[in-house]
Formats: sequence, C-alpha cells, structure tokens
Amino acid sequence: MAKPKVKTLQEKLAGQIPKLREEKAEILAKHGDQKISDVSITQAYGGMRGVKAMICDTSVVEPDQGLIIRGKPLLKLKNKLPEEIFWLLVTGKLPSKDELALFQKQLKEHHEVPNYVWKILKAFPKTAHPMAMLSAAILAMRNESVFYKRYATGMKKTDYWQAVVEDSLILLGSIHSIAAGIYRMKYKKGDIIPPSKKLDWGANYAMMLGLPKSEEIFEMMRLYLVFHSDHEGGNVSANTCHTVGSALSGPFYSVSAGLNGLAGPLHGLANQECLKWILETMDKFGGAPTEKQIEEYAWETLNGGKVIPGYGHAVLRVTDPRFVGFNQFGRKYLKDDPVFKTVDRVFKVVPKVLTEHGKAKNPWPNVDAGSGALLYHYGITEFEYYTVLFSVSRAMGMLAQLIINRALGTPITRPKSVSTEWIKTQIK
Ligand code: CMX
Repeated sequence: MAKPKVKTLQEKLAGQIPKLREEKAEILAKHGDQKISDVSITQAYGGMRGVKAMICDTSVVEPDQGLIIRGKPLLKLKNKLPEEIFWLLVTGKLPSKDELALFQKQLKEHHEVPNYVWKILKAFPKTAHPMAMLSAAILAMRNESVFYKRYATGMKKTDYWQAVVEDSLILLGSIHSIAAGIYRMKYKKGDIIPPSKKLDWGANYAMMLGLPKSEEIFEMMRLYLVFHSDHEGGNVSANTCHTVGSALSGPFYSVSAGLNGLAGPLHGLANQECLKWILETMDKFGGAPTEKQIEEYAWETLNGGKVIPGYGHAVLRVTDPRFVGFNQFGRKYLKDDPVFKTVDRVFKVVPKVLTEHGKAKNPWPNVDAGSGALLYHYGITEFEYYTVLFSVSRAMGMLAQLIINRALGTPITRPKSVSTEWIKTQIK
C-alpha cells in the first residue's frame, strides 16, 4: 500500500481549522453570556492581574505547576526539538518523524537573511542594544511579508491564517540567522557564519553564533529554545504581539512589537539583569560567595529599593519548572562552574530573604534566574545579548498564537478604559 502523503503545517492546519471555528461558534452561541471574571478596582489599577479576558490555546501557566504546552507539562518536553514544539504549539500535537522532517525543510528554505537587513544592522551605533537591533531587523523584514502582499490583493478573511503561516516560516526560518549575525557583528566575533542545511534549528543557531560544534552545546541550545517558547497569552510580549496582530498589522510588525516588550527588565531582560547580579556578588566577594554573603547582598539590593532579578512572577507561585530544568542540566554538565554554583546557592537563600521581606507574592525563581549560568559557561559571556536568545525562542509562541487568532477570526483588541473620575463616582 502506498505511504500516505506527508502533510505540511499548512495542510495539517487546513484540516483542523473548520472544527476549531465550529467549536468557538458553538461555545459563543450557547454560553456567550456566561461570566468568567469579575474585575476589581485593584485589578484595574494593577496591570489587570488575574483578569480572565482573552483566549490562548497554545499553552497555559498554572500557578502551582508552571508552563503546560498543549496539556503536556514542560519538563516532559525537555528532550524535544524546538521545531517539534512549534508544531505542537500550533496544532496541539507533536509532529510525526516525516512531518518534522518536512517542516524543517520548509524552515530551511528561509534561512538566508535579505541583504538590506544586514545593511540596516551594520548602520547601528556600537552602543546599540542587541534587542533594539533584533527588533529593527524583524521590523525591516516586513518587506518580505506574504500577508501584506496577499492583503493588498484582497485576501479573504478566512484565508488570513494561511498568509500568517507563510510569514511565520519566513520569520522563524531566519530569526536565528539574524540573531547570530547580530552577536558576531556587535561583539566583533568575525564574519557572519552562514546557516547549514544539515543542522536542526537549535544546533544551527549555536553553530552560527560561533560556539564550538559539540552535542552538549547543541543540547543546551535546544533546551533553551524549548523552555522559552511560550508562556500563555497575557504576558507583556505575547499580549503586545496579540494586540498589534489584532489590528491586522501582520507577523513582522506584531513580533517586533512583542520583542520590544520582552526587552523590559521586568520581563525578558531580567535574564541579562540576573546574570549581572550574580557576577556582581562574585565580584564583591571575590569568587563564588557563601550563603551568608548572598543573603547580605540580597538585603543590600532590596534595601536599595531594587528587585532581585530572576525571582518572583505575576502568575507562578512555585519554582518555575524552566528553572528546574536548567538546574538539572547544570548539575549534569557544569556542577563545578563557579557561576552555576552561585546560581544554585542563590536559589537556597533568596526565597527565604524575599519571604522575610514580605512583598513579593512569589519568592521563587523564574526562568531568568538560571538560564544565564548555562550560556555563560558555554562562552556567551555578553549577558546583554541574553534577551536576544530568549526572543528567538519566544517568536515561536508569538507566531503560533497569531496563526490561531487569525484562523479563528479574533477581532481587534479594544478593552474599555475608565477615568479616575468614573472610579470616584462608582465608589460613591
Ligand atoms: N525582588 C524584590 N521585590 C519584588 C520581587 C523581587 N524579585 N518580585 C516582586 N517584588 C515586589 C514588587 O516589586 C512589588 O512591590 P511594590 O508593591 O512596591 O510595587 C511587590 O513585590 C508585589 O509584586 P508581585 O505582585 O509579587 O509581582 P508582580 O506580579 O507585580 O510582578 C515581576 C512580577 C516578575 C515583575 C516581579 O516579581 C519582579 O519584578 N521580579 C524581578 C524581575 C524578573 O525576574 N522578571 C522576569 C519575570 C519572567 C519573565 O517575564 O521573563
């Protein structure tokens, strides 16, 4: 019997989307008026924390469990390839071996970066932050957008998702090449290294950065890219990307906007801040500090009115499984590394300090507390660059969410704001 034809991501989705649309229509028709959230004045003033007012099917973050991608707890996915995770985020299922191979081939067709993008990047001042460079490069890539070309010729609303998939392949296919190019350019590492047709997405990124070609480093990079891929829909970068996308601004504008949010120190930039904090403690105490010294420095940070980067979370109330996964990797491969040892010791001390301090609702480490030690160990010592690595991965979640939203015809985002006067009237 002839083997069935292997489906592309587009073909797979084309089979799934009618059912998803029906399901949404049925839920709305039968239960549209049912309340799922109340909003208090504290929430309106407080970053809408906990308000349930959007749908995201790619992943959920449970306060007591952390990230669950399509029903699978993150740590169960730690040995998967990032490409498999993207497929899972979009379709809800892991790809078969053949589907994966075909998808990897599709991505590789977009590995090359247009020359004008390199020219733009070269024009940046030496002091530019690599996140500003990455965001600008993605924005410039709007020029490649299939979504815009098709929109200009009168694409049907029900076909938007197809063009978003095309743009996602272009963006995901080239973002690691761009990010690696930024690294080599900005930190004077030598010529830009072209992508290899033989390596998977994560290994290719590590290779293009110029890291030694070792399976251990490839494994670290894949793990990094899997762990940062998505974190449901309400976080700053996902929510920004979602809102910009809802205006039909297209994937390049939307992801670039999301990345600008990721570049904030309370969000993705915390990984840069975190390693800086770790290295500062090591500097201050002349090597891996003792637990007592870490405690002293943690209090100094808090008493100086600053946050301890890498700790706390808006949703999580336990140790982030992403931190756990990185920590397991560290214990396996770099347990004697002084930076890793310090991260490990900080984990023993800071939750106690934050609990005693009494402000943070969650004293436990988040993803950013542990990732930097791994990167540092393998030679990426420019911690200013760490959020770019986060971005390459998070582009997967943002794009997966955009595809689903366009497939389901999610309308333009437009919550209602109210004035202080209005609040005062309500209080009366
Ligand atoms: N160190 C010191 N104080 C902290 C703290 C930390 N790590 N985490 C929270 N707090 C403080 C808050 O600043 C806030 O203080 P004020 O009342 O004076 O404003 C108070 O505790 C209550 O905050 P919260 O409700 O526990 O936390 P939020 O939901 O407001 O904010 C987060 C969440 C992540 C921004 C915050 O915990 C923080 O600033 N952490 C450090 C930065 C960080 O690691 N960010 C990365 C998060 C993961 C990611 O998005 O990449």
